[in-house]
Amino acid sequence: QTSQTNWGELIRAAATNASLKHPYWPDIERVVAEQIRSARMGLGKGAWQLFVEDGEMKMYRREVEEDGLVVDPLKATHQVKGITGRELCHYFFYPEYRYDWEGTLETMNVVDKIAEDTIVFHQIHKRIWPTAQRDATFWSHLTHVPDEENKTDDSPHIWATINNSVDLPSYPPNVGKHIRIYLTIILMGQTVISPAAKGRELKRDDITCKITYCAVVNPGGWAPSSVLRAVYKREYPKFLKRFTAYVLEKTKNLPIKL
Ligand code: 6CM
Repeated sequence: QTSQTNWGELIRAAATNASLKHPYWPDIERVVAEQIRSARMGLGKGAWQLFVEDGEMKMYRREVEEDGLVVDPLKATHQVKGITGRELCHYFFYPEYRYDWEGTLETMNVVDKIAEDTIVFHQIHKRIWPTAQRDATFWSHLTHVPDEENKTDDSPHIWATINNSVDLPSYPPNVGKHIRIYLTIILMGQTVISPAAKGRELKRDDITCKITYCAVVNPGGWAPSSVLRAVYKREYPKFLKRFTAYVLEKTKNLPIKL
């Protein structure tokens, strides 16, 4: 897929009518297209530094500060045998699983279920000492696009969930004891099927999910850089390992969902 790809068209084709009709849609389409385009670009030209390597999992960051606040973009890649991109994004998107795997969470509220593929959340995260506790309001969108690298008619789509902050009048920022954080996050999964599986029933051993996870989180207010960077260094790898182990466990006895 080249830069010519019309991501907007592909994203619209996968979306439900209820999402397409919602006032958020233009924003969702723009952010989702940007996130998919940049996640697919790999490391590109940016000055990414590898800060965690653990088996197939690699995590890179760029050190960036805005108004004295750490907003380091994170890019992680991973490969997990036995799950599909669709399954990966299913467990990341749907709220009923979130408390099972999200270790930084204190509370999660579904503010609005716009559609089967778009949900608005308010989340309160655990406090990082010595800073104020953080909360976030964001929409989350589940989508899938054809995988042009594996061009056969029946090759599985690339699946992605994108979370992006949104202002909600019902949850104004920074009024109580919580500081509002601003996030843009994508989790993307590409399913690769072993050629050996051709012509026979697919087994979990035949599939590998190539994962890309990118996150930019603005802490919204004062937090010491060294503390934030230390927390991210610990929490991002913990999240990706724990979450993928969770998806493996949940799906191991289920039929494969491509
Ligand atoms: O992407 C992740 N989770 C999603 C669903 O919850 C969502 C959340 C994003 C929030 C990320 C910012 C959290 C940082 C602030 C709290 C840190 C608490 C540290 C806890 C110390 C005990 O997109 C996975 C997010 C993984 C974050 C490291």
